[in-house]
Amino acid sequence: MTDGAILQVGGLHPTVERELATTYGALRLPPEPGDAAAFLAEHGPDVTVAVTSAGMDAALIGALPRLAAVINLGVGYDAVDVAALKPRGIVLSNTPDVLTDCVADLAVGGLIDVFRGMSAGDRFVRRGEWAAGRKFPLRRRVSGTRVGILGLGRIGRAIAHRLEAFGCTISYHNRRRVDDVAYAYAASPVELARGADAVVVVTPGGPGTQALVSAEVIAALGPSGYLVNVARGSVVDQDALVAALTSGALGGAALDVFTDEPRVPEELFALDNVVLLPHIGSATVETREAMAQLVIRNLERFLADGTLVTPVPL
Ligand code: 8YV
Repeated sequence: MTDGAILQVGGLHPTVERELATTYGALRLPPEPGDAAAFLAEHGPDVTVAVTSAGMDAALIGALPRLAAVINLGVGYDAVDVAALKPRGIVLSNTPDVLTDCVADLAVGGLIDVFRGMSAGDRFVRRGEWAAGRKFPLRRRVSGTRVGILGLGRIGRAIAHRLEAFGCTISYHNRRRVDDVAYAYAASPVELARGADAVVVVTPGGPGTQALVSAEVIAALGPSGYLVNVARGSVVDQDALVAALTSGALGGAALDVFTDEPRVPEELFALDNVVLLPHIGSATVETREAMAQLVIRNLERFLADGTLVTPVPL
């Protein structure tokens, strides 16, 4: 299919890096911008396929005139400038399905943690406060609560399914109503937040969902409401979230994603009603290996016949 070169953009799972280097003799984009410019001037015209997890901006895509496919490690592809791919007919694949369970597990785990104070309780024990005779404050019950899912896609459904086993009442908001579920549909994120004890954010990132969880949505959740975000930091107005958490206007949050990772607002470090995680939704040995294998299968398929196993509709 291609007589061109394969380019690795950013760090990847070791299985993918090994395969790219040994089977395909892939080129690797230098991390330093100055080195990258010289590299692209020399090798850019040869590259037909890029493999990435870090993403690709319009300038990088523009520096690869023969680029025909971008193979993304990750289900979310908001770091790839899709608008720059489309007019050139460049195809894109991602890694759906294989990570659904792990991301759903982490979302439910984060929700339980922030409601019950598991991480906070662990710190309490380690600080010796229990041994010193202090009482850990009572926290909130998970079973039977009302949970709003913002984005009822594959992962949103898996989260809802798990929470049904906890007797939770599930509602959701999507751009479009989903036909085959019995969950209540909320017409807007604000309406979703008004009718829920917790909102779990699991939409795609990108321009279409930028700050969808606005100050108004956070206010609608209120002092006894909780926010769980396993999607992208960009989906939440992070300044409004930090303000609400520090003032007590929001009950708590479990956050796996942030707007400027790996930077996390330091104001949150002292808050025991906030669970902070280092973007680990899919980060298990099993799931990352499955994602790596899916990347390799997409690459093989594209090189064999120009199609993809898991194409993103552009
Ligand atoms: C990681 C994720 O960001 O799949 C996604 O969209 O958020 C995560 O799995 C990553 O892409 C893996 O390196």
